[in-house]
Amino acid sequence: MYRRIPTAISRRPRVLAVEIDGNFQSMMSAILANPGLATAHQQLIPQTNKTTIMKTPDWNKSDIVLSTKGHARRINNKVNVPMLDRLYPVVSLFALAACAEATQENTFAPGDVRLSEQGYELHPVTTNLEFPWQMQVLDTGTILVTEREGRLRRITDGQLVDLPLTGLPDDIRVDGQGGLLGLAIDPDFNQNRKIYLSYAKNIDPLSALAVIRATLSEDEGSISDASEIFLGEPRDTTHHFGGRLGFLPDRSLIITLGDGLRYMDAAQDLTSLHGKIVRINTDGTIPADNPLIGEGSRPEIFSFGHRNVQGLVFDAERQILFAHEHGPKGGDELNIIDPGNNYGWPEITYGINYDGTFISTETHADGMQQPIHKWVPSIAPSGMTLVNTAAFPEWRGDLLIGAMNGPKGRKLVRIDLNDAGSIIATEDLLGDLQLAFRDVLSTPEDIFLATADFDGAIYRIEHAD
Ligand SMILES: [Ca+2]
Repeated sequence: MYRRIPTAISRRPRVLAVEIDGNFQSMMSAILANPGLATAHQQLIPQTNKTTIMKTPDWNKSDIVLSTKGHARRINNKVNVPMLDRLYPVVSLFALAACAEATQENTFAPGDVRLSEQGYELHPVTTNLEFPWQMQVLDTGTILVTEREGRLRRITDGQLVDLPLTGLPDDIRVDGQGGLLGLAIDPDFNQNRKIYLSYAKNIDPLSALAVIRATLSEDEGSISDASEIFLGEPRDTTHHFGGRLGFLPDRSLIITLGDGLRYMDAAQDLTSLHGKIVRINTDGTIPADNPLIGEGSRPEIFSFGHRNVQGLVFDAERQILFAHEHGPKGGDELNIIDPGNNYGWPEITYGINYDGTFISTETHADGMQQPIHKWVPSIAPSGMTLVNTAAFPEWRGDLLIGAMNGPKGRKLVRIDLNDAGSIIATEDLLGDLQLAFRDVLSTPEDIFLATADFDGAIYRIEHAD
């Protein structure tokens, strides 16, 4: 019933990683039949001071992972105590049953194929990532993926390579929403082998979003010649880093920068980089035709009034830059980004503070752009791709957006666009699977989905037979 799987490489020590094949009811029955073991294990986790990972194919996986995160944060003294107290018995009971019956089988065992009631299958590519954040595919077929925990990993010939890529910066600050974040491949990669990474850089006691350019080795096992081409404004929060990267057709690089949660008013301040989308050249210089140069503003700024942009796509056919962003409670947005525009945060918003108070009572204002779509309540959008995948001709030219806000927001959202980029319809997909999707990637062959879990997976989506 229970199978031991190898622990992933991590700076964090662990007791055990366990895959549980039973459903919740059978798990609880087994646990209740062994009350003595339950008592013993209640003491085990605090004493070992390590992290235990659990996942259940049949039960609500995201809920269990949330429990795991609660426990991990306890070790780091960043715990929300009331939440942990509520979740801790669940963590302990699951870990108990797993430890009691874990075997010594050490082969990598990818999870089951998941079938959505809408007729789609999710085929696991890997289930051994820690907070995967952004995927990209090389022409060799290798998938590069950042882990927020500070590693760059690769999947080659369908297998996750054990060793992370070497050569990454040693000042990645893994804290809160910060860590290793965005990844982009140079448009001329086949000539220059350049890749780009964004991360929360430690500037003790502060941090800032940094972007480096580096050369990927021919064997895809390391990066070298890393040089910092952008550094955002230092901040003393671990929230809202932005961090998505994308290229415009002129090969300038777009970088999204969050408002740090604490600096929301700075999103309207053109002398600040908080809450902005910026545009730079890949050597770190600033394009002479950036829209706000010469007006006393930061010359990097491409657009402003953003909260936390977590999805970015340039649509080459329609010549549109799409970006979505997390709103406060309610009010996530999809926007068309044009140079110099003000997207309104926090002067106008469809959302409210999480404590129920108002940020602004205004949803419209002169000189501020309206989203082309908004989500109330919030779905916590993350990752976005434009579909151009042979196996999904019916989705060609549509946007797919990951969503992480459970329970109703754990899904994949399809934005059906017409040739002009206007929205025809939206469709919610995979909601019955209750997976929180951090990133989505369309390639000519496949569509990949990365989950937002401490025990994260990458899936390939297919039509069910
Ligand atoms: Ca807005």
